[in-house]
Amino acid sequence: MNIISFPDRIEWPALLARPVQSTQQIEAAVAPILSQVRTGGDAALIELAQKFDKVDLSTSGLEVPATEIEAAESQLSDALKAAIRQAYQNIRLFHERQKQPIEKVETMPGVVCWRRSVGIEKVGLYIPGGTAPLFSTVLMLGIPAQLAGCREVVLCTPSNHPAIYFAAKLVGVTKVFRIGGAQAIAAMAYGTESVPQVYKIFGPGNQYVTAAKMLVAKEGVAIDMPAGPSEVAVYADDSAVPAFVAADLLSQAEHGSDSQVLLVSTSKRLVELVNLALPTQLGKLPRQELAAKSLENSKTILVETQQEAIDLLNAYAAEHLILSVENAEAVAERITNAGSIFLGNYTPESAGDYASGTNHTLPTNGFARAYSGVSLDSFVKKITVQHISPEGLQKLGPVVEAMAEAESLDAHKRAVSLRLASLLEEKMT
Ligand code: HSO
Ligand code: ZN
Repeated sequence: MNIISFPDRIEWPALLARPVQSTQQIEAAVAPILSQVRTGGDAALIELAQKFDKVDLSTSGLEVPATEIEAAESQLSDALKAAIRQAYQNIRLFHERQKQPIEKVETMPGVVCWRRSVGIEKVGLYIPGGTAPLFSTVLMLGIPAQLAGCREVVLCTPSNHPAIYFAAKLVGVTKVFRIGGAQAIAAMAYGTESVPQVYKIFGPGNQYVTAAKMLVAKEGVAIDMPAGPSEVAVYADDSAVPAFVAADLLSQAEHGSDSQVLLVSTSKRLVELVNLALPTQLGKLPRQELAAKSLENSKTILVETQQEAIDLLNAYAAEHLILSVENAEAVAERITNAGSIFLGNYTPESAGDYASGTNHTLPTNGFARAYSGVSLDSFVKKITVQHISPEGLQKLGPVVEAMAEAESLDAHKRAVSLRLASLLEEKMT
């Protein structure tokens, strides 16, 4: 990995910049696909699958029948099913605790306000095809959807991997469709004869899928977050095990050639040992070509002090941040920008990717400065409710009247004044 020693703070922005992706060309390719699905519905989906994926959905059907989803279970080993069930339990437990009891707040005597969480009625999940069947993502998105009480959960995926179907059944997905790419996003955004229209779309995907999500978002369909290539930053000192650090960097690098990997350290020794371990471990990986490519664009940055390391990490705002340093928990308290933080030598990112309980759908590309990862909150809306008693309005009314008058909004003032007058009249009679 490229080692940069003690860069000046002025150089940081350039060092930490993610590669810019020109979205214009991709959006131009995606826009006609969206409109084709919008006007053509199911027939357009069948045509596009034939054109891009060379599959004939007219015979297999767009929707995966329940019998096929049921049958997936028998195609998986008992060990894998047990692992998926354990992950399901952990993720469910962690997300379940995100539920908050309704708290009614009396802001003034007789003035009561509260918030209700209501599941988004219809949500769409996208799981890409490709070389890694991301059934873990089905859990990460499906479990909070299930807990939120979303009435309809639609899943689109071009993959027919049995673990994806098995996970879909576990989380209670309502319908699964064999649709991939930008056209899947279009189908869920607009609805077709078979695919229900949803209000929010979640899930990873390639640049076309991401562009499609961004385009439908402009038209009013909510999306989880703007997604970029996956990334990890590791901050390690001499207490870190170099082989573990190398393994963590590679676990991110194997996601794709555009994955971002960053190692930050105050220790030259550690950096050298990690760089020694990398080629050996890389050589053993089936996906070494992808990982090697992503390592080529990755950086090791040596800094003078812990404060500098923390400032640099906050400037980068990593999707995943591994703190393999002494007093990791105290260091984590000083991190203001990161999607998810992993503490100490025995907390690999992989644990969070699959099974510890936290969500793995996280903000990339510096979005961790302002966005959180997916959680139960992502699948609910909060509706505020209030009730004011006659006594409450007598207290609050004059406040509203004064403000409405100052904003020159007389009708607002009157809505209060009329009621106050009627209360006065009632009292007098
Ligand atoms: N690291 C990915 C999630 C994932 N890893 C799925 C393995 N499977 C993005 O957080
Ligand atoms: Zn991963």
